[in-house]
Amino acid sequence: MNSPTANAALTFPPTFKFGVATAAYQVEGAWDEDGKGENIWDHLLHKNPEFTEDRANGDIANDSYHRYKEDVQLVKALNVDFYRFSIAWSRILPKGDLSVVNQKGLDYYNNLIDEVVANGIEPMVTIYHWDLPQELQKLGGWTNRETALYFRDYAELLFTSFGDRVKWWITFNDPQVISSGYSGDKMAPNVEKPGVGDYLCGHTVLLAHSQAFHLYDSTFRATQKGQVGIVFGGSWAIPKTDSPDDIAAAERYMQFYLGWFAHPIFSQEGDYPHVMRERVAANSAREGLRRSRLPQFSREEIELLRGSSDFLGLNHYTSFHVEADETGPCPSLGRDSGAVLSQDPSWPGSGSSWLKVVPWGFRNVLSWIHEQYNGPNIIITENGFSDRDGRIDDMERISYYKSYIQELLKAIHKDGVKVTGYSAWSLMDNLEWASGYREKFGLYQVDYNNPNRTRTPKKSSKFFAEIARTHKLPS
Ligand code: GBH
Repeated sequence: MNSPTANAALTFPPTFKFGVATAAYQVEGAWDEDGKGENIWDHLLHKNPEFTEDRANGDIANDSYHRYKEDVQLVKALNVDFYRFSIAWSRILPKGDLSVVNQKGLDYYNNLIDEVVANGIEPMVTIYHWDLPQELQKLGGWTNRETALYFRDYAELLFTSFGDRVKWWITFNDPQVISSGYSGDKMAPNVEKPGVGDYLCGHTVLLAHSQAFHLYDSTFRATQKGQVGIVFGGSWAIPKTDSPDDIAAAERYMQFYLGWFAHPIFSQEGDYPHVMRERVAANSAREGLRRSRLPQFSREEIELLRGSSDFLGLNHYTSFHVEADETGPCPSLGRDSGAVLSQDPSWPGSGSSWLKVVPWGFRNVLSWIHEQYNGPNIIITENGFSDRDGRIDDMERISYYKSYIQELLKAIHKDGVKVTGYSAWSLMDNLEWASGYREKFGLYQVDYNNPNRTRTPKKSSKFFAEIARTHKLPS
């Protein structure tokens, strides 16, 4: 048990970085304070309070807008190297465009970044974590290609204002989920146009990403010396049976979800995955359409996207069984993919219906990315476990982290996957989007009955702090 090799297998390289993550709408509150504009979540949840399980919204959330100094101390106590948080676009640009620049919004993030840096922590900033200014939604949001240009303007303002201190930038968090806001899947802006709106959205997001990346590259990189990446959600797909059809369907699922966004940026040949272009085009023709519902990139856009990322951020939580079948609304991405998802009843559950504990899926998805995209630099930007009571004595969360981090170590040591960082989701309980405050992912508990939103460390915070301090998983 205590042989040197066993210890090496449980040890992270000295340069490996640990972090912890949040996102603006999930923690900040102060939704209309100091000149902040309305975003798509403010708008949706004010208009349709029943959209969330507990009629919750982010008006106050964890009140991090006023309590950021306390938050930074919580981060510090975890012994982590970086804090991943997002910037609320409409706090800085209330109308989405440059017509109004809100100085108080800039002040808030300047203060937060200064506080993070003063405590010896590196800021990792997500530029967009799902909270589009409502003013841009009025123009169609991400289905409008002009939104890519507004995004570039916004990103430029962030690089200019904060790039002296921020060296880690993430353009987008989980574009698959952003797109699901246009297929009626319980995400803002809740536009129901499956199989069309989601592909349009994804297309604009990809173009926006490449614009921001190249802007950084040409104008900021030489002086600021930071890195710009993008984050994907990546569940692992397991063929439901060993039939060739199910094996093919599981691979198709990977291409339709992760490959949709990763292939244009990280593959050798660029563009959307071949299987995706082919199937959406064939289905579109069958529906009598003149063009594929999946938009086309120009040759130039394909080249601008290829290689446009310094690292691949991965949010990983769970795995699915996949069988070959065509179900779901016509049209829809699900039907186009010809992959139907389920989960094994024997997999341990969590506080979230979709999150089952399948640690070995983590290793497999990492290997898949390593092989598909020729060994990119990977940062795990999210991994974590939910419960519904937010208990302090959260042994299930500890065992989740332990088993998943063990698989991560195997990916690094046995499979040679280039993972250089790991961030837990989340620093503290927060607004879990349409699930409200009931699904709790925090290393710290938040008391929503207390106006101070009191934060209390859970046992998992101590466990994680030890891993970050020692760079070792306890055996
Ligand atoms: C992350 O994405 C987010 O980045 C973060 O903000 C969030 O708090 C965290 O996860 C925890 O959820 O019900 O089968 O249709 C998670 C992506 C997208 C995963 C929606 C679950 C629903 C699957 N999530 N998905 S299903």
